Amino acid sequence: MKAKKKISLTNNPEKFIEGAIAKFIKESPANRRKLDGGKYWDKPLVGFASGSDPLFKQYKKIIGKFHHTPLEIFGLTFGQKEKSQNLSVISWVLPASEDIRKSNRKETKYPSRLWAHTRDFGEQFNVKLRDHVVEVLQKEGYQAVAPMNSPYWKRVRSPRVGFASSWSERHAAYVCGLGTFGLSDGFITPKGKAIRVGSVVTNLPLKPSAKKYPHHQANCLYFFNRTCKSCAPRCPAGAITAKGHDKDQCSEYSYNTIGPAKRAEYGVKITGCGLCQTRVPCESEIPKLIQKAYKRIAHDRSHKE
Ligand code: B12
Repeated sequence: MKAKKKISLTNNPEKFIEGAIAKFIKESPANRRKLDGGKYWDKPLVGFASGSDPLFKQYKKIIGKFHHTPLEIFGLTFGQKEKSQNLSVISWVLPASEDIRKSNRKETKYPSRLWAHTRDFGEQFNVKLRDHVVEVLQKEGYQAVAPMNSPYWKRVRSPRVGFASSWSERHAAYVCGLGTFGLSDGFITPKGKAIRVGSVVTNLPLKPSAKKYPHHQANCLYFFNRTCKSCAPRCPAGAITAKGHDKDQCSEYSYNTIGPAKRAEYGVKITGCGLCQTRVPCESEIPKLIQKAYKRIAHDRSHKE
């Protein structure tokens, strides 16, 4: 029998990175819940993009001039000139465990205790994961920065797009082919929308992942055929309508209604909400009807070629 070749950064950098992320999720004690020892996050989705992908420059228009390109955040961090085509972006999606999602499905006004713990301690794990990926790359002799863990990352309140920041994890994930946006603004991936996202910019060359979706709202059933608006009645703040997501209403309710009511009781510094991310057809997958359409398109294409 042929011996299995060990995956290394040299022979398969994409698999190597994917493996390092999956291993950390599986083994890190920080992915264990303080409440009951369960895990915050299931197996991840991982994608890659070139630092020179034209979308990063388009984000200057779509989001605002304040949104960093990979080249800018790399330059700010390392003070050196690189070519954008020598940079790669690694993005991952952390799907919330089933019991966390289930607990939030039952809620109608406030997030469940488990959801709030996941928002607080699950994101603390995500912060560690970003640092871990940077360390793995540095050990192999590459430079890397996690934009969200960087002192250069800042929240921005833009007159045009409202709440935003200098690095949007979902927009990075979109370039890496991991999903698309929904009516609620939520990012919908093959593992659904009850997720958190992270990313790292590095000078390790990586093969960009395929961009599988036809446009930036393709995985949302509302934009697919207008048959779904399930996230709207889930929102206890009334922040989601056919016009989209009112970030001010969402933020006001999360921070000023849920926060004071639940932070102390749950023992967290931040609660999140996420009712719009659970008990909806995109909670843990791309809605089935859209999956079928993608299969049909792939089938038709393979018969034409
Ligand atoms: C500020 C912020 C908020 C604000 C504003 C959210 C927002 N829509 O931007 C408030 C306080 C309201 C908020 C709420 C929540 N948040 Co929040 N938040 C952030 C933060 C820190 C920055 C977001 C940012 O920079 N946005 C940039 C703006 C421009 O994004 P946008 O307005 O959504 O973008 C729209 C346009 O760009 C548009 N668009 C128009 N034309 C085009 C063309 C193209 C090609 C593309 C790609 C897009 C595009 O598409 C988007 C959707 O409409 C991120 C962490 C991070 N650094 O990314 C987390 C983040 C977005 N939040 C997250 C979560 C989980 C939540 C909550 C569910 C709370 C919770 N944890 O329980 C809620 C609800 C989220 C929702 N429905 O969007 C997750 C997202 C998970 C997901 N499935 O989408 C993130 C990514 C955190 C993380 N690390 O995972 N959040």
